[in-house]
Amino acid sequence: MKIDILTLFPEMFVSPFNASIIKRARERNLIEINTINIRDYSRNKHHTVDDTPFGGGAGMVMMPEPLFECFDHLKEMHGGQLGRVIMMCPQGQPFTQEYAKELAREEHLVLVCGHYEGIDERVRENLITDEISIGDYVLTGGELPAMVVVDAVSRMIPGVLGEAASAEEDSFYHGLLEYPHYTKPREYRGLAVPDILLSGHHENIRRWRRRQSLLRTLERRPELLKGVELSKEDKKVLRELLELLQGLEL
Ligand code: 4FV
Repeated sequence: MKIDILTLFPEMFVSPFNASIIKRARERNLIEINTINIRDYSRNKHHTVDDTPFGGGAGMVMMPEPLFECFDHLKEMHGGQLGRVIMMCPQGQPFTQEYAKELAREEHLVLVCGHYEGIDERVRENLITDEISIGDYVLTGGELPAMVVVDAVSRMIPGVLGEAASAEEDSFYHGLLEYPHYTKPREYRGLAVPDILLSGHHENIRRWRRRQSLLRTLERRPELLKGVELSKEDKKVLRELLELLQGLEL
């Protein structure tokens, strides 16, 4: 996958993409990430990329020209056609694992990072295919959200996670929260690992882990259960858990 990131601060992406899994995926050409400085496409003598909002109001707005010029160049480099063009903004679609899986099927992504109060609306109307929000809070820029999207999408690309780790068991991959994990030592400061995990009985371990995922999801994010394909076994477990919870003097 090829990812072009349009930003006023390309330096922000250096270290996050030069470590661990993303670095290895780039070295293995599973993903190619380019940062493009929007300011390089500003045609005015001071290379400004923002200006005061028409209609007044505080703050500055990113101008359409540098972005349209940048897109013209990108289109030239991509045979005139661009794939998904994603603008990071608080007004966007909430970013989810499903969205990450969907984007991971694309050959080419363009991510646009806003700053200041935002970007001139003509950019959104004419150049953007997707608007994504990573959460209901306001950041100083779209760079951190772009890094979040690149990280989550990259994990969904076959081969990026390598054999050891599988995305299949992730939280949200099947819609449930992940079960608890334990590793050595068996006992630490008197804190023991659940015996079932030391039993070597894979079927019992699988059932215990599913039950833990159902319990955690019921406790912390019950709304997620609506989107999960529940087996007969799951429904039996949830009924038991609900009876347990109902029995409690809450
Ligand atoms: C944001 C978010 C976000 C808003 C104004 C950048 C900032 C500035 N992006 N999810 N939350 N963006 O706060 O994606 O342009």
